[in-house]
Amino acid sequence: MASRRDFFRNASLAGAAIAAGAVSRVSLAALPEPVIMEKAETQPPLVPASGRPYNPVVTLNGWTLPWRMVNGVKEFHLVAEPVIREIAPGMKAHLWGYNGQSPGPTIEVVEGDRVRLFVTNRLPEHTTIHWHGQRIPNGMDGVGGLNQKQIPVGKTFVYEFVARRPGTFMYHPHADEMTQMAMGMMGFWVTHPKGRHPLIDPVDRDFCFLLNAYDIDPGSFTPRVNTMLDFNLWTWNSRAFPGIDSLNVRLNDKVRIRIGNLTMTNHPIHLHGHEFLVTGTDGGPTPRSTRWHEVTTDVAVGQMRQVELVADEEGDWAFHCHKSHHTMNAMGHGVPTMIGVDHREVVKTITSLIPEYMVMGERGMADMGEMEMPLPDNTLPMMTGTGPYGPVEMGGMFTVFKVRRDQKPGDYKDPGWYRQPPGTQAYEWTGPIAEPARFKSEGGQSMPASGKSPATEVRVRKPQGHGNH
Ligand SMILES: [Cu+2]
Repeated sequence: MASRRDFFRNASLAGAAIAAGAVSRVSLAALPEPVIMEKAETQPPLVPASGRPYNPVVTLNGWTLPWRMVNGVKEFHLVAEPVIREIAPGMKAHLWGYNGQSPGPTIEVVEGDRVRLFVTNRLPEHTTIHWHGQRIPNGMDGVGGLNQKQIPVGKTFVYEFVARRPGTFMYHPHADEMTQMAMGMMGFWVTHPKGRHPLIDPVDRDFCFLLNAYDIDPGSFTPRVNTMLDFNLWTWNSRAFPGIDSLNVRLNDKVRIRIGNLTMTNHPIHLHGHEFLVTGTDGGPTPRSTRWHEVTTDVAVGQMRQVELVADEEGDWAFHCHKSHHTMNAMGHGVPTMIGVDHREVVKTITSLIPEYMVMGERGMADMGEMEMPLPDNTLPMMTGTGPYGPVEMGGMFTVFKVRRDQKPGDYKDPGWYRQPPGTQAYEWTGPIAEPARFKSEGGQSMPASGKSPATEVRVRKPQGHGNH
């Protein structure tokens, strides 16, 4: 029988900074101990200590959930609960998530693994989990009312199936979805191939993250859950730049990046300085004949994409959503910025009105104490992101792909800013400026300019009687 000791050994071998939660150990004695994450920093890959071997992923500003093996079954324990997520230094959000964070931990398994997932509901309403994209028995698909009864508050349900096909997947509730996903309930799932796969190449680094979005009024903490399109925080794994960690790789590493979209709109994800191949979609690895090089790939709502490249250009390369409103934080959305807003009084008010926030203290988060701390004076530069040459003027879905010659294999530490070799950086022209020359035949060779244009009179009439319908 697998013991708690095995479980913690797995966890500690991985070197992940994890702590056991304060959920009652008596009532859950037969379940795997739920592992709770308290940090929003990218955790090192969880090298599998049991089960079939695989090359683990690194979740951007996230982590992989440890498991225990019970008679050949991989057992995981997800706890749906209110969490406090730091969106970026200087801003925290009151979200719902799993095991201490939003998104929840990444689940990593191997093709053919039998998986048992215990899901405990510590939310104020019922929930379920849908295993987005997987081949599973119908009764495990997690659509509340259709495939199963909702998981009532305080109850634990068990999902069990075989991870049949390798690929990139997601999980999220299929119960009061609008609310629960707007509150941050989602997670990533990777099924690694069993042995060599003809369409899945081994890589040196394998990153993953979810695209998500929130509508949180400046000065408040809880997302508006009925927003359909006008979100003001565009995030990767519930982090906004400069809170999103950089992707740090070694020169000439083969790199895979897996992206899942659980927002309400599409995101053209763009990488500078390299071309990549889309090697996987919702349905798994793509046939090689269908792959072509791109620098931007659109990830539509509910989709997963995995891209691969050889990182053969040294430098700090921007990596971002190409919708310019999505690389802006709240200040870019017609609302007052939250920068410099003193949250302390707000927290006092919220906790006096909603005493459930005290529950989070029981989970070992020093949340309330932290909230009482004064905000750092340099909140503004943090929210715009400062690079080696000044403000990056980005927020939201933006980070940096850092390629370094001296990055050690398997080392994911941030190497700092790139120093361009002399003579390889744009510079200011200080010589004389020539008068602009104009083409003689403006309008093109086939349509020479007529030399005169008729005067046009435009009369603007104001619409009348148009109120707000
Ligand atoms: Cu976008």
